[in-house]
This record gives sequence, C-alpha cells and structure tokens, in this order.
Amino acid sequence: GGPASLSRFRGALVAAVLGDCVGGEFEGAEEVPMESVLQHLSSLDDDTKGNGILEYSDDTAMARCVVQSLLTRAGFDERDMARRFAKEYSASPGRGYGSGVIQVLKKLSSPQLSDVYRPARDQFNGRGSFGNGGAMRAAPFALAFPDPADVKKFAHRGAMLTHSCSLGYNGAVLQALAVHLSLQGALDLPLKFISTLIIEMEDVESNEATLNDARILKEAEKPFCERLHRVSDLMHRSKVSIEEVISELGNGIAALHSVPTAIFCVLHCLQPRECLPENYGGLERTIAYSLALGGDTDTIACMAGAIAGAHYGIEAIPQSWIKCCEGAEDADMNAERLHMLYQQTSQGG
Ligand code: F2R
Ligand code: MG
Ligand code: MG
Repeated sequence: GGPASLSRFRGALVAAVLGDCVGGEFEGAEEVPMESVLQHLSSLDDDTKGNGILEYSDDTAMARCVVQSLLTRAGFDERDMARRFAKEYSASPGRGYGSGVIQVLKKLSSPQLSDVYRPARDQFNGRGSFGNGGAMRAAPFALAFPDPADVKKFAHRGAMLTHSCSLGYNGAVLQALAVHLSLQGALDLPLKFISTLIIEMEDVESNEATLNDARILKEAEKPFCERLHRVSDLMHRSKVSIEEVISELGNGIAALHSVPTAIFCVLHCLQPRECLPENYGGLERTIAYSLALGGDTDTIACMAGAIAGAHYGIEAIPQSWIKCCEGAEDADMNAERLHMLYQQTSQGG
C-alpha cells in the first residue's frame, strides 16, 4: 500500500500483537538458538499440533488501553487512559507486568487521585522508571495522529503516566516516531530512515531533564542518539553476529536497551539473511530475528513487529500466525478504526 494505507495500519497493530504473543515463549532467556525460534514459529503453521492460543502479555494489554482511549476520546485524554490502565490491571493482573509499574497501576485506580502523573513520578525514589513499558505501547500514537509533532507530544504524555524518567519516555517517543516514519514508507530508504530518527532524537533529547537523567545514570549525553549511531554503524557492517548486536545495543527491559535494538532488527531483516529460512518474507524474518536475540523477547518483537508491520502491511503476515495469537483479530479491527480517525484528522475534520 501507499503511505499511511489501511494495510500498513493493520500490519502495524497486528504484528505488534504477534511479536508479543510469540515472543512470550522466550522472554528472559539468555540464549535462544535460532533452531528453537524456527521450531516455535513453524508450530504455529501446524494445525495438527493443537497448540491452542498464545496469550498476549502486558505489552498488548496496555496497548489495547491506549487504542481504546484514543478512539473513544478521539484524541489524547490522560485521565481516561490512566483509568483504563488501572482497570485492565485489576481485571487481569497476571499478564507479566514489570514489578515496579504494578505500584503505579494500583495507585491509578484510586478515585481520590487528582494528578494522574503523580504515581509515576514517585517511582524509584522519585527518579521514575526507565523500563520499556512506555515504548512497548507507543505504536498506537503513530496510528492516531498524522502530524509528527503530535505523535511525539502524545507518545511522551502517554508514557509519562507510568514512566517519568527521560530514559523511559524518550524510548516511547522514539518507538512512535519509528512507526510513524515506517507508515509513510520511509523504510524504502533505510539509511535516510535512521538518519531522520537521529535528527528527530537530537531535538527530543535536547533538554535539561534528559541531560540530568543521563548524567545520573552514567549514560551518554543524548543516550538514544548515541544508540541510534550504533545502529547505523552496525547497518554498515557486512556481517554482524547476534552476540555483537546484544553487546552493542542490548536486549534488556530498559527502553535504552530495547527500542534501538527493535529498530535494528527491522533494518537488518529488510534483506534475506543466511541464518533465516529463504521462504520467510521480511515480516517473518523480523519477528524470528527479534526472538533469537533472547532477553526481553516479547517486547522487542512487539516493537519491531509494529515498525515492520507498518512497512510490509497486513498481507505479509501469515494467517496461521494471526489465528494462534490472542487479540490479533481485535487489533485488526481497531487498526481500521484508527485509520478512519487518522484520515479525519488529516483532512482537518
Ligand atoms: N516484567 C516483564 N517480564 C519479567 C517477568 C514476566 C514473566 N513472564 C512472569 O510471568 O513473571 N515483562 C514486562 O515488563 C517490561 C516492561 O516493564 P515496565 O512497564 O517498564 O515496568 P517497570 O517496573 O517500570 O520497569 C521494569 C524494571 O526495570 C527496572 N527499572 C526501571 N526503572 C528503574 C530505575 N529508575 N532504577 C532502577 N531500576 C529500574 C526495574 O527492575 C523494573 O522492575 C516488558 O518487558 C514487559 O514485557
Ligand atoms: Mg510483556
Ligand atoms: Mg517484555
């Protein structure tokens, strides 16, 4: 499809759910042999195995709240979104949430709470969370707002409901921007894609809060820009091992150690790779490669899935995978609704 086509919207939202559902199998594993990944993925094609449904985790549970809030309010409403996060957590607390964010979600359910950003600010002795929980649910912001300034502003505010450290919320801004660019077809020119992200993040990270958090956490002055430069360096190498990707970019639960990694997975898998089956298309390659990195596999595959799905479109996703994943069909329907909202906003309606 062309820029911002319905197929790209559906691809983005559905592939994010698939990444989460299929990635759950390996979350937390230190080493994941590619053979195990391929076996897991091929079992999805095999009806006779009766695998049942792969359940989604917190990544999708929270993204669904973001989607429902953006659709119901026809835009960003922090109180509505916070209420949905709290309600979802209390209805299904066993979705594998981060151990810190649970406290925020419990506080958000209090009817006495006047400032919905307060619980997140109180996390980790007032330093806020740098986890990837804001980024893992950031894709819908790119599907609701055509203007990149709005994508950045609302991805930031949406993440701040649980992640008040700049190394958390800037990861959400980066993820939303990557999906936004991919929806426009920007992955047709991968080097321009990464340089555009670096230019955008130079601006996003040019403020006191980022400098201060980076200093306290002993990171580079502009941590996400620095990681994106590493992504660009890795893209220029003729061969890159999985170990090198993990050591340069990380595969952990921090936004800094997972959002640039997810972006790299998408870029690396634009072409066929020796370690991946020849019959795999780009979307399948991206998901498989994300899982083979180990670590925070559900979240890296979810974020890479959203970016890759926005590039390849819904047609690239195997039907058998969609059928196996809880919430994938819902995501498809919601993508259509978001596409309508996006078009209305584009036309100034
Ligand atoms: N939680 C998990 N996976 C581990 C266990 C799940 C397993 N399947 C099970 O069933 O038990 N996955 C999910 O969590 C990640 C998103 O986390 P989020 O929302 O960012 O949570 P939180 O608690 O805010 O941050 C995560 C951890 O990061 C460390 N951390 C964050 N900020 C910190 C700070 N300022 N100082 C020190 N540490 C900080 C803490 O260890 C937090 O608990 C996704 O992977 C999702 O899939
Ligand atoms: Mg999860
Ligand atoms: Mg995870």
